[in-house]
Amino acid sequence: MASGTGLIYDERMMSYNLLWDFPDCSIEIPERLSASFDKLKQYGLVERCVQLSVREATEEEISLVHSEDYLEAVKSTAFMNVEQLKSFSYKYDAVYFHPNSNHCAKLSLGATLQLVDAVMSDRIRNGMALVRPPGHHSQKSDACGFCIFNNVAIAAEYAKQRYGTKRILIVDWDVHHGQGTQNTFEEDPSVLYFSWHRYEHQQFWPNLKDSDYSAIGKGSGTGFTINMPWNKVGMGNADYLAAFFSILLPMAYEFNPELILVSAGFDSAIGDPEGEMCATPECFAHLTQLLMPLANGKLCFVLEGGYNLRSLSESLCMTVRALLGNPAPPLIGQMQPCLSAVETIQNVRAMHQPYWKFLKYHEAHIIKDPSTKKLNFAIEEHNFESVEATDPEKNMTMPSMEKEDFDVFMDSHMKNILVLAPSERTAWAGDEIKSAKLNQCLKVEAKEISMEEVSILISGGDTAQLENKSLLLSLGCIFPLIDKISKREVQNGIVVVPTLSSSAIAARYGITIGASRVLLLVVGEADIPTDIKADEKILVVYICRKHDTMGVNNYFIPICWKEDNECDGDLLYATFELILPLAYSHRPELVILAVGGNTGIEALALAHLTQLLQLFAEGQILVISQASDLVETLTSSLLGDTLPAVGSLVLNQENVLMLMKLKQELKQHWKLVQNSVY
Ligand code: X5A
Ligand code: ZN
Repeated sequence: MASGTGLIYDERMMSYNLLWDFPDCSIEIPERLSASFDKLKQYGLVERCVQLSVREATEEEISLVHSEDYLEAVKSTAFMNVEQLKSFSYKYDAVYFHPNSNHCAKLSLGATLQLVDAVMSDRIRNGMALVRPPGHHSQKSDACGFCIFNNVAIAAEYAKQRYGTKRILIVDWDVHHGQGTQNTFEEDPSVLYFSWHRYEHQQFWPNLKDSDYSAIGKGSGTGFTINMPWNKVGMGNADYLAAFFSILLPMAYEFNPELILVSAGFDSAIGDPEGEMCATPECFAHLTQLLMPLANGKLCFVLEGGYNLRSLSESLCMTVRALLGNPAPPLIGQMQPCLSAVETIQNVRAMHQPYWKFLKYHEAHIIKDPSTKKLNFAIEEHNFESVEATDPEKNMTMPSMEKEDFDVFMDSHMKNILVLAPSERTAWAGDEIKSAKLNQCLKVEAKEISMEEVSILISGGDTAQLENKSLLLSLGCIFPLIDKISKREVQNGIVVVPTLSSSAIAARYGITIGASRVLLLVVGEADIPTDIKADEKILVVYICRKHDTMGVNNYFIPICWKEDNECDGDLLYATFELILPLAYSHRPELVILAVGGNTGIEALALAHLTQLLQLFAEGQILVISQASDLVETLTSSLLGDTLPAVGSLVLNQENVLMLMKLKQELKQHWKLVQNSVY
């Protein structure tokens, strides 16, 4: 298994700058690279990465996407004076040339290809290329938007040709639409292009109709271009997460890429003068961590935009930290997408419904004109209030903020969220089990637990279950693990127990020793005591194949599958549609995942779930497993190993409809669950 995170940085890419007064381009400065690298050094991240060297891309490589004439034209700029550079630049939209531009553009592309080579040949698992000029706006025969050669688009072609990569996902989280990349692959079903971007109903640069949700690719590439236009500024963490859960992640799982390229622009982060969005730096750790279970961990990040040096560098460091396997700091603040974001999500899903299995049973309506949206809807049938009431004022505090104020804000924000990760990753307790993976973990001694100790954790003094010897033995393993996790001596833990009835007591115990909120996810049969179902500190999601209807409330959410189906696809669907949004809203400080023996769910699907649950509580999770044959796979996931893809992702209509009904019941209380306006 490939390990290590590559980092590419080379000062030579700072050797071009704007030589005349040209406000459109004044923000693309060399310091963007040095500020990012300095911050990486400051956080001690540089020495944790594998440094990769830069090379110049060859003409043949550039020609994978660009025309001969354009290549020659760019070459000629190396010998131009300022007047000539000026008039050459003005032939294009929002780009400037310098005598070193050609050289730097070749280094920028070369750096990107070096990263792809290192990842595809398994020398490293993932990596980040700090490059300039950026690439995603550049076209076959045009420079555009600070971009000269399209680094990421060429990298995708390169991977296809050199490594025979059959499916590549490009995630373009830069705040601008990467129209150059989109155009390159619009007819190519082997490259799935996802971009979100500030759009404001075409009022924002580059003002293209083709950046709207209706542009979905052409010919055999239809359905493989996904555009998410943001029609308001001020989009924040909840909006970005909702986009990932509702669109990108289920698509990505279905597409099953062999390689992911990220057009990593950080102008989508808070404080950026171009984007005017509100996502905080740690949001990018979450977005990164959400992509890491895919493509066997093969992720190449390539810098695009990002013009607030502080925001750029902090967000970039968060991304690199996630790539290195550090758990993301919890997201703070209200988790509710705004109405405009929900409208965009709904439109994208409606547009893509014919092309994606996970949208097959989805009710699709396009909101044609959001400003007069009520005319397009039967308001009697759809309740808008719930969304509208939650539409937070998209205020513009950031753009008007002075640099000093912003730095003060960032200083205190970063101080609040950054904590030291435990030195040990995974602990286990219990009887000896044959598992090579457990040998890599810390063994924790079980302790003796008395009935008295446990009885206070049990509701209504119902101590009858304590007569069960094995329950006390199980808790004797579970409590020390939770202790170690909460003291941050280890990040996570795993234990095998004979029944899952210990899991509710474990959740209670987590609260008594200091967690404000616990997420308890049970997969399989277990008795959930009634008072836990109503406890607002403990969010219980109970996934089983029972037929009986259980009462739903905001803190007890039963997901009951139809008995006789394979559920792997349904589980993943439920994870993105419901479980992750719920968990982000609850903001647990401890996660407990209890897995039964005979769940009908493949170990690999459970491993993916385990990986995704490490997004919360800084990765503090305890896995309680009833089956010893799951231990190897689940421990591997806790250790942060890369995972193979989940096999079949078939969705069962009845299960999907059941989930939709649940969402309706829960969206009022858990706002992040809402991803359509009805
Ligand atoms: C790479 C990038 C932005 C160009 C903006 C022109 N380009 N107004 O962020
Ligand atoms: Zn940008």
